[in-house]
Amino acid sequence: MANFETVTVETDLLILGGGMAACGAAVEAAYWAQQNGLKVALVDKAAVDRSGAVAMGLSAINQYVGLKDGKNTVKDYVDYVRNDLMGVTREDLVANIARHVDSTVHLFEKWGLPIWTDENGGYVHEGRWQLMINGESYKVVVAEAAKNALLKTGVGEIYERIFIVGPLMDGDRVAGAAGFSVRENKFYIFKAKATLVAMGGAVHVFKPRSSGEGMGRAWYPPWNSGSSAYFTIQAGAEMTCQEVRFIPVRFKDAYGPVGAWFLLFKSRATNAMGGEYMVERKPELENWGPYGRVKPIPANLRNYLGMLDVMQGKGPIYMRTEEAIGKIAAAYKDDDKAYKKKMKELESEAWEDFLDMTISQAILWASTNVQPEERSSEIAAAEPYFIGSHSGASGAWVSGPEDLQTDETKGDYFWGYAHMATTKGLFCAGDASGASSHKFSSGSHAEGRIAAKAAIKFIVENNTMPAVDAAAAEALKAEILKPLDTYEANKNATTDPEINPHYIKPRAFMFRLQKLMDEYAGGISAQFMTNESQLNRALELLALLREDAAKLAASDHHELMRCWENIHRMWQAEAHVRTVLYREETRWPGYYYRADKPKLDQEKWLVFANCQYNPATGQWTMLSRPIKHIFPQA
Ligand code: SFD
Ligand code: AMP
Repeated sequence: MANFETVTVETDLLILGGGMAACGAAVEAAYWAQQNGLKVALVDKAAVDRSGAVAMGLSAINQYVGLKDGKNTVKDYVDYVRNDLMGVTREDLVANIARHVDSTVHLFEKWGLPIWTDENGGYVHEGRWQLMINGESYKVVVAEAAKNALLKTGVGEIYERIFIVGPLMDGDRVAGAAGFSVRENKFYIFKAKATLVAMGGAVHVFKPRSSGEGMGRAWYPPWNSGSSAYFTIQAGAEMTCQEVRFIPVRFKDAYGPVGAWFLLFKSRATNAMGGEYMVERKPELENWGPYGRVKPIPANLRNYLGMLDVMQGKGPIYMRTEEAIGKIAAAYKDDDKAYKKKMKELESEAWEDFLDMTISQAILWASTNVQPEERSSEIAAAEPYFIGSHSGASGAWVSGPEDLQTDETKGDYFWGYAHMATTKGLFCAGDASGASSHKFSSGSHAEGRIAAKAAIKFIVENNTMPAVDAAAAEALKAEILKPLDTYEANKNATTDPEINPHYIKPRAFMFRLQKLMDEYAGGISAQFMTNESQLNRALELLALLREDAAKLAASDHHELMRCWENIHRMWQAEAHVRTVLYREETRWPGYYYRADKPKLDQEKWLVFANCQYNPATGQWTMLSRPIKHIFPQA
């Protein structure tokens, strides 16, 4: 076996990940751990300063309810999220985050994040729920607060560049996690009384649009590779909304977000003939039950109307940046100086939107001579992502808070500790927890705080260290490091290390996964369409891929990480395919379309589609859970 030293770390609360949710968890956990004489350890595969989805920064905070201004209520936010997700949302979870998110945003400001303000000192809104920020250093600011909270108080430790592979279990309770250093010959066993999973969502499960010289570019970060889903699935936790992938419409090829253009600049999107699909295809909305009539129109339906244009050969679709900028500046036309000043301001806002968040898009504009005030840019539906924090919903099925339950919801949505999965001691936040979409960066941080506080409560009330079987840990070490051994044993069988009859490299393995998901599970090449036969074929191919996972080979630490990232992706893929198969309807056209079940079925399928893997038997169970309301419905 590869010669790796085993390092054992014992702590009380183990936080996995160093992104928005994990940083929120760190801040809150440090406070409560100090009160209770407990310890906290945070483990990130990368460096917390720039890890996760916010690595490049962001140009907006997408969840701010503004309760203090009295314009919006928690119920308003819950209604917005439920409508956007075509009725499928856990109101108790969304409300719990919505009532706490403003305080998180105020902390960001206190820690030094510049939020745009207007002449009266109020926040500048991008849309009803979104605030504009100068966010290039957003993650650095949030990370600094997390580090200060853990390190300056002495309650915590931070482990960077440790890739977490999977859970350690003590019966039905999570006992910690196993992983390895991506730089040193060290294998890690983290033992903990509670574990909080915040390792983000999953990217590159499906074949991306970007290939060749653009390979690796995606909207969501490629280093979020399904580790949260893998961890919770392997810990035997019930998962929810695994079918609800997110397909964002983005500026083509560099994936620049569109929110600022639609909401702040009030841009239109038009097709090659100049037609506006949101206007011309309005009657189509009637086919999607009550959700076709809500405002704003759900993200997947907006996508779908554009996709119909593309499928009818009316592409490309363009974001009319020049028209939007022109319209705003037109108000200043009578005063030449004021007009020029406004144009400069708008131009810099347009560039800053990308320079703050998706630098690659600004580079693409520059390298292709695009000046947004002069010329439209193409937009396109991206490949599917798994992300519980944005407009998708996949993640673990977690308990809601007790005080928001009604007599009707309590039995289904509450089991003792807020945001704890169905596995004892396992807490989830951000992309890792499901059915509570539209948390974004701020809501993920708030959910991290909520989950960490509940996790500390769990520890106080269950203050024993779970047992980790030494032989099981040793076996896990051998399994995790096996790709290094496979490579060493077989590398001389061929002259090209990429091709070998005895092993498969993670890159080729990923291509195979992406190809099958793309073709059979409704990826970009299939125009996001699938059916029962295709899904069953995907399951067959996934089973063969799983056999070959045992032959993965790694020539160094980096490739070892790549091997496990792709195993994580494969499990996310399987949970997805099984759940799309289980839900016999089409509820989110624009995210995916089941051609054999092309309609919404409110009677049978206005429910959560959940799944659970049993690691002892290797069996999956599919089940549905009811959708219940915590607010009276009109
Ligand atoms: O415009 C392991 N997001 C936006 N949110 C906003 O509030 N405003 C925006 O403007 C947003 N937009 C946007 C967004 C994301 C991206 C990529 C772009 C634009 C280009 C969404 C938010 O960023 C997102 O909702 C949150 O970040 C989610 O938080 P969290 O904590 O669930 O995930 P994370 O921040 O990515 O952190 C994940 C962490 O896990 C680590 N990790 N660590 C150890 N072992 C493993 N095996 C691990 N696997 C992963 C990562 O290193 C990271 O620390 S817009 O498009 O809407
Ligand atoms: P995006 O840049 O697409 O991630 O969007 C940022 C925020 O704006 C998210 O809260 C989206 O739900 C919202 N958003 C984007 N486009 C629209 C639109 N056309 N109508 C309403 N909300 C939108």
